[in-house]
Amino acid sequence: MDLDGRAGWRYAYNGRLPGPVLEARPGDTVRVALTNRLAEATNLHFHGLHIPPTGSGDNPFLHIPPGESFTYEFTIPEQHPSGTFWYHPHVHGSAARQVSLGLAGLFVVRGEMDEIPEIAAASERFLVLQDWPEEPSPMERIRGREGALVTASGLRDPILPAAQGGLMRLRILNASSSRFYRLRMEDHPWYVIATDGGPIPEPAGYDELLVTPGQRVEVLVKGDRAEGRYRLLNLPYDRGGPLFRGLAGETLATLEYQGRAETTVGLPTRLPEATPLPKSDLPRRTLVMSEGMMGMSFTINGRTFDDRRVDTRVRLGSVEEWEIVNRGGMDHPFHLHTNSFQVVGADGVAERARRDVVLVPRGERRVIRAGFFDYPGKTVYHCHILDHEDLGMMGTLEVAA
Ligand SMILES: [Cu+2]
Repeated sequence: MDLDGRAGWRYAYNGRLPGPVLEARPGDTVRVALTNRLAEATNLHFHGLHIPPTGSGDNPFLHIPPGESFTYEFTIPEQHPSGTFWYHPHVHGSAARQVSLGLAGLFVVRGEMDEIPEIAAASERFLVLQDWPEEPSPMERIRGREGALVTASGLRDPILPAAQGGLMRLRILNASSSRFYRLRMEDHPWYVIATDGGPIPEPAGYDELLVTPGQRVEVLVKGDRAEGRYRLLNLPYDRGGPLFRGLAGETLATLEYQGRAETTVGLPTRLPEATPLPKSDLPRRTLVMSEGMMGMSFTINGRTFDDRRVDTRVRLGSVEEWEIVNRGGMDHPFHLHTNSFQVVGADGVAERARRDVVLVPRGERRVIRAGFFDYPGKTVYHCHILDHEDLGMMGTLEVAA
């Protein structure tokens, strides 16, 4: 690919950066044939989908060797929320490298959300945010590799055409291995309609959005400003650790008004919120994320990842609260496979949003409420700074009847 004027090689799905957008509806059976033409093992993780973590489903323990093929096959449950999910490799030890070389794509589940009249009338755009790191030094690996060049859906500063009086719907994915994005659109507030795990109860306005690796956010942008161009900026954010450069805001994309919408569209008032989780009566579990030995070991509850061990056992059908504690010097975005969760505030009230990645800033803690429904089997949770995951900040979870 052309890397800002320089030729460079990358990994790609079907020769495309990012990979093709896969779309399905609740009830659909999905088959994805993966042929590995790399010189190393790879696999697929269907990030955020509520599907079996075993067999040919979202199985992070499968390794597809070079030259071999494997067909992933699963059914999207009838009650699955509509939303923005994604796929990427999940081979322990190689995840950061493979993802940052370009292996990532959106997996969109269309459903109730897409039938809301205002949302159906909006113009839809995908923004897959990727950066392009060089081979990292040991220090860059500890911090989590970042590249200076950032692209939005494979393009440097693409135009987002907007209509006066219309609505734009952006599905934003942070597909970078480590880089955080703090997003602001000049003169245009964000109206969030969905987080990782699907719609929230009603649109919520923000000036800025912090999107960590692995997270998705769906927003509406109102086309109600003067004709012209407005920059989508990525503002500096210090996530801790060495090498913070405090770069000035960079432009990721540019909104440009082009014409007028046929009819003026306002914001929707109600959204098809994902079902809130009931309170848990089980004791709270604690997971401590830390960085030991000068940053050379990344642990959860003092242990680095071992796929032969079971770290956490939960009962199928149960709801649990987990306290995620960050004792490290860097921020860590915590990701749980298979089941989404709600973040519980200091007042004990759960946020009306479903997520599968929650940022736990350095020195802080977050409580999540997760339901372990439908699928027995073994899966994982980990830091979504993929270098940290590769360095061991991952644990195994077994769900059993
Ligand atoms: Cu981390």
